[in-house]
Amino acid sequence: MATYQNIFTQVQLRGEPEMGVALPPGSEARIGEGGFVHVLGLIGQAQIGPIYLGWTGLFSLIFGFTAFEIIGLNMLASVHWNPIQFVRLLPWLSLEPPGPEYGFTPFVPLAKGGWWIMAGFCLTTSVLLWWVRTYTRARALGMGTHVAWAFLSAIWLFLVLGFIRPFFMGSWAESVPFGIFPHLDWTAAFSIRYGNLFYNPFHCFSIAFLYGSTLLFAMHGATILAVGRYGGEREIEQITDRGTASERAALFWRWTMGFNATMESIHRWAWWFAVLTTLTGGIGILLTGTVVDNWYLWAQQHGYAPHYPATGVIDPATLGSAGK
Ligand code: 07D
Ligand code: 07D
Repeated sequence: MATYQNIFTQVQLRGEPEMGVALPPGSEARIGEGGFVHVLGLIGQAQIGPIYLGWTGLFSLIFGFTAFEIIGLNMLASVHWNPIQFVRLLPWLSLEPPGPEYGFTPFVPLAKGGWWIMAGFCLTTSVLLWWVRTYTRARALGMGTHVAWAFLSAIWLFLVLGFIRPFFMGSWAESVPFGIFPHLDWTAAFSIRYGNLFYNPFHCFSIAFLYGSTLLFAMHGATILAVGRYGGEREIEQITDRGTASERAALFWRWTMGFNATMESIHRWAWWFAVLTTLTGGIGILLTGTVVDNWYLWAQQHGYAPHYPATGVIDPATLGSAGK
């Protein structure tokens, strides 16, 4: 009988599926009886289901599927309904938002961006309904709502990119196309159009939190795996005993860098870094084009970027029409 269970010595239990705590009356909406999949047990819990669907889950899936269909069918139409070309060209296919001539009006001919608005509406509804689900399910289990607020931070960036900023700019054309490479092209073009996003301090904050998230994730994951041999991921002794896995983990960091997070605070560090990535990012995008037109010029004006030294060469862009 194995004593310790970690990623290398896994014992997969089989019995009645675990149904968890009783749900509040009237909110029973679980689907399936639950079962076991060995392969899943190699990377996590072997039990799969029952899944809680409920109305928000059901409608979220319906709206999400509708958005997916609108995008997919438009892409298929763009290759004249040829399935082979569809598969071959999929990464480059796109459903584009309306052009600048339509401003921010919701009434746009379908083939001129109307489908983009409909897909965006369905996708947004789907994402928001899924958010409600993360909130209400956490409440039903008597949990905190930390997952929901973290998710909302990502939704904030998503809404800034596709709705809030285009609203303030008065143009759907500012928003992101649906498509794998097209959305990358948009990202690169956005940076160039607004004078190099590297000089947007909120892009810097977002990057620092993104990089910080990966660093914290690596440190935390590694620490817990490193004390797995003492049952680090499931110990209860730390409440009363000396020399526990957690105590060793804490001591390791105090030895190596003089400071250690606690078993609780490390999760706050992780939560805040992740949440601040998209929170600061959304602020940076919202300011772009609305408050600041050119981040490089802005940075020069604020001593954030150096002025180019005089070279004697005249920049034709400064000459206006006289230069023609
Ligand atoms: C690993 C969890 C799983 C999620 C996955 C994403 C779809 C889209 C739709 C074909 C970490 C599922 C993807 C359902 C399919 C169609 C129409 C999460 C994990 C696997 N991007 N982006 C990707 C989205 C933006 C940027 C990949 C979404 C901004 C860059 C994937 C959004 C900007 C790069 C993707 C969004 C931007 C990517 C991998 C929404 C600035 C890459 C994502 C809703 C932030 C990378 C080819 C991943 C890549 C990549 C999805 C928004 C920049 C297709 C859904 C507009 C520079 N993005 N992205 O693993 O390989 O996320 O692109 O806002 O290099 Mg993007
Ligand atoms: C997109 C949040 C929305 C997602 C949601 C998920 C579904 C799918 C699927 C069930 C990701 C919904 C999911 C619907 C369901 C299934 C399967 C989060 C999203 C709600 N940048 N850049 C960032 C770097 C440059 C640019 C952030 C690095 C260039 C633009 C991040 C570099 C140019 C934007 C970041 C670099 C440029 C960003 C994104 C280096 C291009 C943004 C954070 C080393 C030439 C976004 C303020 C994030 C932002 C953003 C990193 C370079 C453009 C920190 C490391 C200079 C336009 N960049 N970038 O978490 O917030 O995104 O900017 O060069 O909009 Mg950048």
